[in-house]
Amino acid sequence: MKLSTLCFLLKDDQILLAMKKRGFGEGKWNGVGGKVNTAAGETVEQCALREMKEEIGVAADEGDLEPMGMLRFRSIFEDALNWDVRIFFLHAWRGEPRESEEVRPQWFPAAHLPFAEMWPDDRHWFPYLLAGKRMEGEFFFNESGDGFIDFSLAELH
Ligand code: 6OG
Repeated sequence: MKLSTLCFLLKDDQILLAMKKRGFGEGKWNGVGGKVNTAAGETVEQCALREMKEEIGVAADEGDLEPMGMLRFRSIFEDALNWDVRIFFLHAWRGEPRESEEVRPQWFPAAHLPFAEMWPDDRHWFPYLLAGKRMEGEFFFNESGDGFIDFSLAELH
């Protein structure tokens, strides 16, 4: 199991997504983020800010991160699909998001996200985020890794 972060920049009624250009999730739009360096004692908040800087060249402060919940992805078939993902909104930052070797960032109207080019779980949990609700969810991958056997999702109070 890998602990990771996903962070979504918000501007008016737009959300920043990043097209993954290589590696895990290549060809999909997702938030900005990645693995927490737990061996080095990194916190999830530090990871979220480091990934933001590395992937889209934007600097921010921990106080500008809003924790929005946690998603667990589980697969008994493929080890690489096991993740605990902490989700954040980012409301303020310094610099303009720019493309890197890893991702190409783009603003999308919150009402028109490109779900066909996102992970299949995203269409289930994004409505919570868009309503400003913190949530917790668990998704169990099927054998082919392109969908889910089961999932649960609930608002965090
Ligand atoms: P890097 O390998 O780029 O981190 N992740 C998922 N994100 C979504 N939206 N849906 C999924 O459905 C995901 N499975 C993993 C974990 C990849 C990031 O992608 C997340 C990491 O935060 C199954 O460093």
